[in-house]
Amino acid sequence: MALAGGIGGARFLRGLQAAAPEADITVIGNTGDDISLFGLRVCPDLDTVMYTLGGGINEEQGWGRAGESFTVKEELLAYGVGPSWFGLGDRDFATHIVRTQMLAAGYELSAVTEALCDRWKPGVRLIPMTDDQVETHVVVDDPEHGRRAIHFQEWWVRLRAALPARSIVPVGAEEARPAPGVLKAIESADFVLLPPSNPVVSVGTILAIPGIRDAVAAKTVVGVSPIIGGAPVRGMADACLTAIGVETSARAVAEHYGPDLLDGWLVDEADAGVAVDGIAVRSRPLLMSDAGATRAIAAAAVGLARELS
Ligand code: GDP
Ligand code: FO1
Ligand code: CA
Repeated sequence: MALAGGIGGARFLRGLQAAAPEADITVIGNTGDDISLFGLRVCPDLDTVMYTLGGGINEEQGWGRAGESFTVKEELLAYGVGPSWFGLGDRDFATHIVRTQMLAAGYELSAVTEALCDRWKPGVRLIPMTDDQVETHVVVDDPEHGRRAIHFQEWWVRLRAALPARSIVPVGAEEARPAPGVLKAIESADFVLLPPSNPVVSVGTILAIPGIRDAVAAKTVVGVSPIIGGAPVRGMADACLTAIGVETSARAVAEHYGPDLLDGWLVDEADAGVAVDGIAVRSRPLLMSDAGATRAIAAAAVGLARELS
């Protein structure tokens, strides 16, 4: 079982499938990045996992569909209807239309996700962390509008996290309940893996749903550091860590998760020598540079989890 955000999580999961082809893998997906645009519900992290494992992802970009076109977006903009800063492609639009139609018909997000996965056959059981609406908002000091909270996607995609985040809040998380099957899947798992996903807005958001953190902590948990040599490999995870007062280092992220949650922690060779009280730390190459390297990282995570179980 694994908790996953988007790109980093999805790539790791592909390595995990290669490393453990016989395993039944359940993935709890982050929905804090979800946003409603043009009246459609968009779930970037669930879709990134579904498309990546189902063979539909734009590999270079890491999100969105391969062979994508943007006619609908251009036509919307011709009507003056934005936002222009979020790249929804024509193929991807179909996913959001199906999802929104099913939600309007009364299906829960977990059932909708299952239906979408019937097409993509990702080879894992993908469950959203919750069926309730949780949206990550970011408080920034806007030079024009003063201090205000904006949607995570506006901060991440439109502003490229360039405005410092004063705080990052998973709105609705406290009242949300884990989606059906989430707690049972965690309880029955052999171990829980934390891929190199964003520790704040991906893994942190999943763990913020009441009941999930305690259920996960009761298992053997092994994480893969998303920070190598004091920097995020890609993306702007450092801006999220700074917002919650955590240093951008493999050690600080492990301490932030804490020994109550983490049993094992994989760090890159660049961070060899990192030690964290109460957590078994191992170093090895952690760059998911190609399929072989990613598979080896996943195999190491599984190996450490088995050793610590
Ligand atoms: P998400 O959190 O899973 O939605 O995915 P992102 O793609 O936003 O990235 C998650 C984190 O993974 C980022 O903070 C990166 O620092 C980290 N990351 C990306 N690629 C790699 C990699 O090849 N190896 C490791 N160890 N971390 C990575
Ligand atoms: N990321 C971008 O940087 N720019 C985009 O225009 C963009 C569009 C987009 C559309 C659908 C989707 O599923 C994901 C999309 N992403 C885009 C990625 C995504 O919003 C973020 O990288 C994640 O939410 C952070 O994990
Ligand atoms: Ca534990």
